[in-house]
Amino acid sequence: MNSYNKKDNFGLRLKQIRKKMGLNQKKAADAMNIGSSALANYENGIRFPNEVILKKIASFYKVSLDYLFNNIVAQDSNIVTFNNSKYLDLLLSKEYSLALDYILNYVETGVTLLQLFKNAITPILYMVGDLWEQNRISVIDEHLISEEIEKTIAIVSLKYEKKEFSEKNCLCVAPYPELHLLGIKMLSELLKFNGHNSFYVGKNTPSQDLIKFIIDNKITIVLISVTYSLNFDSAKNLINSIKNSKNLQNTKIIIGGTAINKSNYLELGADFYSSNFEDALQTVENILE
Ligand code: B12
Repeated sequence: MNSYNKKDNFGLRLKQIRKKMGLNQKKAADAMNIGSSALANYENGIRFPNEVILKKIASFYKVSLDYLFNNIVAQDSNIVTFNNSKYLDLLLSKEYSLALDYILNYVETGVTLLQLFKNAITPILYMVGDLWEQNRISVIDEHLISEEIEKTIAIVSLKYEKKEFSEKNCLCVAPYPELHLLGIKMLSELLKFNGHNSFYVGKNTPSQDLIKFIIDNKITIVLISVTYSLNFDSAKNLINSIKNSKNLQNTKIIIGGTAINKSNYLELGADFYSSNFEDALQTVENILE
């Protein structure tokens, strides 16, 4: 427990790149001609590869050694540096005001809100999840970081000028008792940044209150996030209640979150599924066209 150290970032980064390419450990190891247990050890920070293997890894994943070591995040079109490992270290060492300053300095470089959420905040949360899963940080550390990031999302969002609101309204929500709210909260901020009137209602809102809110505020699109697989049925019930309410048949429902995929979203009764922020934003634009 709590055995995290800075070198672990190398392993976390390796794992992240592999997952991004949609490969399991065996497939990636086979393709690089190294043992899958060796790759597992590198990813878990148990062993460190020698120079020859390092070059093999960099060449297979098509990244520089610099990228593997320094966690320099390549942005969409322009290269802006954000050092994930530095930010994670600040959070894990409970240097919260330095961590916030670090993010705010990154904002000053002209990065967009989408880039900030996609390339800085989201990967850090996944890294924290991996460390927790591997029992290398405590539940308390995970909770403290989640709280800190929630606060940071609210603070940085205020730094970005919102466009004029369009008349269409979006509601961002998670089904009871889902506690994973950071993704949907960021999505709501991104919608506001794109000129939509988006409401984020947080956790544990009873369905009946949501229905009344949707009617009273003429909500056209409801965005629902499901992370914990056990909340699947609750999402289904919420969608049913919306679709079966008088006058809400035309309300469009977009669903996402890690419990949802292309194959199961229709079973929930949702109209659309998106797997990431950009796609979700595009889906909203398509609906409103
Ligand atoms: C932070 C966190 C928490 C925090 C949440 C704090 C908060 N305010 O949100 C707290 C501490 C509360 C928490 C609690 C729990 N957690 Co937790 N948590 C995480 C962690 C580390 C990060 C989640 C996160 O915010 N990710 C970042 C966001 C941006 O990513 P995202 O949600 O996937 O969003 C992206 C897409 O999915 C999409 N998207 C998301 N929502 C939507 C919505 C729409 C409409 C669209 C279109 C797209 C979309 O866009 C985003 C950008 O790409 C993950 C680790 C991980 N790998 O995800 C575990 C994780 C999700 N947690 C997990 C678990 C098990 C739990 C608990 C059950 C633990 C426990 N035993 O109590 C509880 C859940 C209780 C509950 N009822 O929900 C598991 C889930 C496993 C599973 N198969 O379901 C994970 C994966 C950890 C793990 N490795 O096992 N957790």
